[in-house]
Amino acid sequence: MTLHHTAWPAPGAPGNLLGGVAIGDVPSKPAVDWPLQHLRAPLLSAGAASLHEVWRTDEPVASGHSEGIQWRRSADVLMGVIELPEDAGNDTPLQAASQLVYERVFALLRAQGTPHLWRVWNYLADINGESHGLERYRQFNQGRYTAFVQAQRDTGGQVPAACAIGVAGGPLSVAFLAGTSPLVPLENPRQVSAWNYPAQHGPRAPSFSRAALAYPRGQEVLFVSGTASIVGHETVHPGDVAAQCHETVRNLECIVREANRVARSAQPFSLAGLSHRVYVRHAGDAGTVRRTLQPLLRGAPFVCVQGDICRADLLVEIESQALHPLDPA
Ligand code: 3EB
Repeated sequence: MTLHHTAWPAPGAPGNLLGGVAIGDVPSKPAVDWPLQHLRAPLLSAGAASLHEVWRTDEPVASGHSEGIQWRRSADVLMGVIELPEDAGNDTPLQAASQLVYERVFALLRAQGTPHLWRVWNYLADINGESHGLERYRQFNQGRYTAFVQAQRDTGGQVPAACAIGVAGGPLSVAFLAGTSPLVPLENPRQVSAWNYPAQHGPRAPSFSRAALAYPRGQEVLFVSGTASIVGHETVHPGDVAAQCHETVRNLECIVREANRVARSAQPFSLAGLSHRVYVRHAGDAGTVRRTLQPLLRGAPFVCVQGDICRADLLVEIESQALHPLDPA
């Protein structure tokens, strides 16, 4: 099994699609029978107004749709996408939607025999807005946490890599990759583990690891979670987007070092060998962010997208991934 992370459309590309994401100004969401997340956020890179990224496998795939989740799987990897509107009839619409989404994901993973959640992409409207006496990101964290507990899953330690980003509107949108094999969670020694954040960041801590190594057949995949200008558990350099870029890259370097302490593949991970997605809160900062990151990321490809970061004082966030072959045992 191999996973590819490629541009799309890629006619004649080898293998079968597992799923992907359409970023930016996508005229109308094509009806496909595979999981395609629509990231409703402007692309800030020069050129095209939209971009597709897809995951492929050399193995046969099966697709399905259950409880709002479009999914596709190979023998050992499953990708899914679910979108759920916030039901205004509920007391806490976003919290309830978040809990329901994760309950459905966990039920599907159990039924499909791919229990290990590796990587989750969460997008929600107005992430820093406040309602029901709580910031919406914190409502999301409560719903997610409750679903983890109810599914008797670990809420600290063995948690997936993730990102949670604010978009202008639309439903709660969650895409995920899961597998038959457990992930190896990684933490960043410069940062308090997110699942251990003190209550000042919300009543329930966010359920994600700083990064994860995952093992689709024959490969080692490094998923680096959304990474921002946080040291310990506090935001540093509020108001200074260039300094936040530097601090974020310091965090990425630290995570890559952690990954290399436990990685099994012969080739070490490096910043230059990762592909990155950069979320920029203010579109007007895109030039500064690009100029600042270009040398810091050492020639690695990165895509800039306008997105709201989950703390109001964070201006930029970077997530990254790389796939390495594993030598046959
Ligand atoms: C942080 O370090 C920034 O809630 O799933 C990054 C990655 C962040 C994932 C999540 C949140 C999440 O706390 C925010």
